[in-house]
Amino acid sequence: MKQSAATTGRVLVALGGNLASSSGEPHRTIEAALRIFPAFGLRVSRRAPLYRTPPVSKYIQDNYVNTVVEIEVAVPPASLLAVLHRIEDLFGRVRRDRWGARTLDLDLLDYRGVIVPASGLRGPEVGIGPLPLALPHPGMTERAFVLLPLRDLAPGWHHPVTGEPIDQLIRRLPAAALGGIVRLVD
Ligand code: PH2
Ligand code: MG
Ligand code: MG
Repeated sequence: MKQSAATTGRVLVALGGNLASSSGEPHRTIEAALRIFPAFGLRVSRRAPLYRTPPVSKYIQDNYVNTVVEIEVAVPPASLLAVLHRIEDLFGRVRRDRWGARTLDLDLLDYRGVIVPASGLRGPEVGIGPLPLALPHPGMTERAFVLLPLRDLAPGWHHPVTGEPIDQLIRRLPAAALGGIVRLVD
């Protein structure tokens, strides 16, 4: 595991969902999930506003609610990822399709700048199960639904591998990627 010089020391988790869970509509699921974080040793220190975002997927599905939080945690990244998957399961996450609709998705974006290259096991080999740990989150730089709340939370954040500032990553998104995204007042 390498530690990037650009690290800010933050642990950042993206939350999203677009199907109702036993807690209710997606924004309620996200609030309920954040309330149980401490029971799993995750202390939420800061959070971004909620966003309503059009689905990025080859499947037709409802809009998502997305946000990003900063947490304080004592366990190493692989253990944290396992905890996040357990919390997804608690909220009724069912894995039918990669990028299919879901009640709750918890993605580890950045763990104190630690770099863990994607293993290459991201295709049919892993099926639709949880992907192995990769840091920073490999898809995050293309996803407006991650970058916009991340900028609210951490305007000084830099990508641990490329050093690119968050503002630049957002400017580089194709205009279409920003369409239809609404920040919800909290
Ligand atoms: N998550 C996905 C696929 N597509 N689209 C939006 N708007 N928000 C998401 O969180 C999202 C998505 C896979 O994790
Ligand atoms: Mg995701
Ligand atoms: Mg995920």
